[in-house]
Amino acid sequence: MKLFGTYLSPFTRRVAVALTSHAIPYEHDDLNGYADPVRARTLNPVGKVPVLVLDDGEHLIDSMAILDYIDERVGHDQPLVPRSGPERRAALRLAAIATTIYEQSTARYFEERRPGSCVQPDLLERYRLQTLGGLKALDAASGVEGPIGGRPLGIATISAVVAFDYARMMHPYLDLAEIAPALTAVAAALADEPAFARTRPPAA
Ligand SMILES: N[C@@H](CCC(=O)N[C@@H](CS)C(=O)NCC(=O)O)C(=O)O
Repeated sequence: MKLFGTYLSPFTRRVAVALTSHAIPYEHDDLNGYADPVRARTLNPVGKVPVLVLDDGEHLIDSMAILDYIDERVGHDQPLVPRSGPERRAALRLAAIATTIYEQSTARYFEERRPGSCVQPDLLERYRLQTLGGLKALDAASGVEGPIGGRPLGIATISAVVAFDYARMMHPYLDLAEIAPALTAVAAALADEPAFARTRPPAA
């Protein structure tokens, strides 16, 4: 199978971390949906990465749907998402918070780069506060007993650590050790794990 998407994309990276941590082999194409929208639309009608192309040619789009495929494939031994109950709801809630950090950090990045006087400071502040709120919520769920930081690596830990690295790259002015000390410790403990180390984009 082949994963299309630059690891600068946190959505792509969380898929890559899930594949690598479950020892599922894949080829990788570093497609950037923003830089090469025409090619992105040939793979995905809405022109976004990640796209996972299976060996039979089926195209899977959207990181959550791709993670669902991986979860089905790895079976019950090491599920990415707990099967039911409060643990499942907590994991999905934390993963949703993490992906909102991806979205609002990206939105802030583009808003900051609008030409001159078109930048809307109230939007910048709203995105910053949404990111901060998300990081604090992930922090409150972080620790060795997890949901974020426990073993085996599940959707909450994978999505949260990718959110942490993305926030560090996109908001260099934030003191993450101060804002989210427990999440910082989880990210540091996992930094050298092959699934995270091999998928870390150069700037993160
Ligand atoms: N909901 C999608 C979001 C994917 C997404 O936003 N990808 C961005 C990169 S981080 C992209 O390819 N954007 C290109 C564009 O919007 O033109 C997912 O979970 O996969």
